[in-house]
Amino acid sequence: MAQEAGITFTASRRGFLGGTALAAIGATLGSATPLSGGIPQAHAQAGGTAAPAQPKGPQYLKFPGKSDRLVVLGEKPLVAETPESLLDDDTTPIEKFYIRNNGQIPEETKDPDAWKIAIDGEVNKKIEITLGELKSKYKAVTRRMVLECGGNGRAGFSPPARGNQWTNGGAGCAEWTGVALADVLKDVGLKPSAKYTAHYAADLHLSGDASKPSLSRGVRIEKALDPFTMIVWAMNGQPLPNIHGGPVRLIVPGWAGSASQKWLTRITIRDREHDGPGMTEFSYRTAIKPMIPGDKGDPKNFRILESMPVRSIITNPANGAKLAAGTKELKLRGASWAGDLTVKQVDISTDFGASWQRAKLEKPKNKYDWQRWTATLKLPSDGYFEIWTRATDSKGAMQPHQSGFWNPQGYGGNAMHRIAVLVG
Ligand SMILES: Nc1nc2c(c(=O)[nH]1)N[C@H]1C(S)=C(S)[C@@H](COP(=O)(O)O)O[C@H]1N2
Ligand SMILES: [Mo]
Repeated sequence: MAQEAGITFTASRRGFLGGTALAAIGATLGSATPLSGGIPQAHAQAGGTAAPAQPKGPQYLKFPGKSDRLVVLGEKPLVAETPESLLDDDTTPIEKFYIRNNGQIPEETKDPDAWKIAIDGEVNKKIEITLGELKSKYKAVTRRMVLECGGNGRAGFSPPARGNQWTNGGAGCAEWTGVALADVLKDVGLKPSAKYTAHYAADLHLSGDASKPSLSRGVRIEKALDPFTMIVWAMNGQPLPNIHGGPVRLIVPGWAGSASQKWLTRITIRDREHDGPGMTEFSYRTAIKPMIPGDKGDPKNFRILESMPVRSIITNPANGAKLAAGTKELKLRGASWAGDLTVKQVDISTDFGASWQRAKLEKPKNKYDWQRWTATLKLPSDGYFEIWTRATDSKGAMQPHQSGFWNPQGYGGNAMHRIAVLVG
């Protein structure tokens, strides 16, 4: 646990808000809350229908090597997110790092260095290289970079969008060790026709059908040649765990996490945009011409989501924290990041956005690292407070109060994060 903020927490980490109320407060603005005039469901459904089932509390993950405080969003495939308060470390420990699978989790390989990766397509020299050769042939680098699911923030959409209901916890920032994909691509030689990558992996489709990849995404060749796009085999100095794509995966920082293929077996260079599972229709795409929320949408009006939007989170205290009566000062910690960009500013509000105070923002260790921030708040009295955070990226885009630009699968949701604390 990171260092306490110099205040006394008198309650358990779940704080004063019990299961249902805590779930209802939502992690981003825009979700229904007890305070925003949301109509309680029982009232909304009056008129003879049976009372709706109480929303059940979060289901916690049980997985070897993983914190039991990760929240399961789906079991088949296995998807689990990290509550914001667990992202309080400068480098996200493996045990706290979110999990996102689309298919079946492959069995762990017994001989990592014998793992083979093929590079083919629009290249001068097709190769098949083992992980062992990759390690010895190229210069290894270590970089701390955010990996973020393309659907992070989806739970903030109204009406709800299809897919895993991530709050802000489909993200983490780890030290990745590997080689620049660009170094390997330079070696095999790209043909002038090289436009796009296509990534393939060893995980079986959920149905078990071996002829269908569970996910196969790709990126424009410019992003593949970004020196920070890497083929990695270690995470926080450990051999890459199987659940995170070990023995070897891609990290395409700043872009939707789905491009960062786990259990990497092949990269095919294509002369056009890739069309594998996860590339077409509404997958990892946002609307070009804004659409009516809840509508079906026309695939022709969609374009691929590349860089992720700006986001900030409060990592300490946790939502629902109880502070001792008379607490006059609260030290906050958080993180912020902005896809391909950097974060220029983080602001905090304790009065529902009426006024804002600037947080102290740290510099990233390297490009694509997150930026940690701190702030000291004055609390005018005891009582219930909400703390809101909003970040602004280096191009001036700021997190909105509410996620807009609705799209069927809910990408680009980056509403401000908020927590509630009770003083006394
Ligand atoms: N082979 C393979 N790679 C994959 C996926 C997958 O299902 N299969 N999921 C992708 C998605 S959607 C995300 S967000 C990240 C999640 O990586 P993690 O589970 O290590 O956090 O992996 C990506 N790479
Ligand atoms: Mo994802």
